[in-house]
Amino acid sequence: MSMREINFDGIVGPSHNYAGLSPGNLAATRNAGHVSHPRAAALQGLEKMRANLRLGLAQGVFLPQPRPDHAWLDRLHQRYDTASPHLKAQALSASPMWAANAATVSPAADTADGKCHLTVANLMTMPHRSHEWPDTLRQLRLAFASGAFAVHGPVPAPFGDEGAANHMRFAAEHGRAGVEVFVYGERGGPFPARQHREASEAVARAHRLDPARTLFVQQAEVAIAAGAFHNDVVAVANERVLFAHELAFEHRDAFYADLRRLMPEVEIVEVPDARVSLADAVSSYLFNAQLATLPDGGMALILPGEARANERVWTWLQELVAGNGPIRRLEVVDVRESMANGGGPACLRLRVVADPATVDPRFLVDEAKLDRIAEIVTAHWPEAIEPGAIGDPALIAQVEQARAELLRALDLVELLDS
Ligand code: SUG
Repeated sequence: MSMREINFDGIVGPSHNYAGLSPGNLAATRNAGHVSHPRAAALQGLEKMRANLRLGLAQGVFLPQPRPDHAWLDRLHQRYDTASPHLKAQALSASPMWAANAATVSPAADTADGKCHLTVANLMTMPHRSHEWPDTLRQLRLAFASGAFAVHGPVPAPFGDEGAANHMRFAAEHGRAGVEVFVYGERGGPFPARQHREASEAVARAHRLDPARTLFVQQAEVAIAAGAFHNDVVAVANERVLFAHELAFEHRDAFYADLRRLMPEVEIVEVPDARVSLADAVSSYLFNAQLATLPDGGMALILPGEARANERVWTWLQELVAGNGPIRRLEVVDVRESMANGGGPACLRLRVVADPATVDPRFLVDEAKLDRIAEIVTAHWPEAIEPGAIGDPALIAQVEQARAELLRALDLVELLDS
């Protein structure tokens, strides 16, 4: 068994658009009604994956879901063509691209039965995301069909679960037993707290985690109120490192003390509010970086271009890598189409520690496969979507056709009828 961290990125779907569907997600709200560029968005995502491959990281993908989601509309006794514009947008959203919200993952080293456990997220707080899980579950059951994995259905309503975006894992190395931290919200000022503690606890039980090595930590109300609708907007962990904003956690000192008790070698890299405010953290997405261990053992932060564009953030990061800490390298990627909907590099990927040989190879990519996907995206993804166009039958036909072309090219036709 050669355990590695594999990042599964959601391929940006052909219906990517800006409908302002997520209150509390400031970028999405600000960009509501803007013209989107699905082709450019998907190509940006593919370039990010290519950059990760070139860093020596293992890369996988999840596929766009059927949009509009007619199965969901059927359950609402509604047809797409006669739905209200708001319901149309909710049925058409390409939100499954943010794979950090697909599931919560506990690697085999942490679980009582030695399997890697995945629980699909119910995403029930936002209507446009609440219908992602059935197709996500189908993909998880295909990709992780081998006996090395246990894939679970969603936590039931009313307990909101948003998956890995509110989960962090610490371990000396990816393949060794770790400490899992579930971050939930109770209050978010004017905004919803999307992750409920009851859901996190249910996931931890399903995954057969050791209660003595599992923490439940409350996200700071001020962070949610400032636009950190998921914990991964203000914190990221990798192996023995926590990189977090000073105001990320409601009871920060108690959390840090628990973490140090369970993992004395933990390195906490905290960004003081006086240097980078929560507002700067949210607009630059500096914490929504992929913090990754490179093959030489050093760590890199894979950041969105918006982090470099913010002078206070970039100055702080320059000082960070010039120092003697564990984070040695900054890589900047352009994912601005996703960013405009509040999704940075970390939102776009689900981390799974596993032996790649146990994963269905159709979900793993190399440069040649990325070339192939890029050709299909270039040929079939709409170049732009104007807000009013979501009622246009020609656009809907193009969106449906584009996905079908990709599934056929990747030999995943069994997902077609979902
Ligand atoms: O759930 N945006 C997503 C962004 C998810 C980011 N993921 C993580 N932080 N891990 C959300 O708010 C906007 C769609 C729209 O408004 O059209 C949206 O769903």
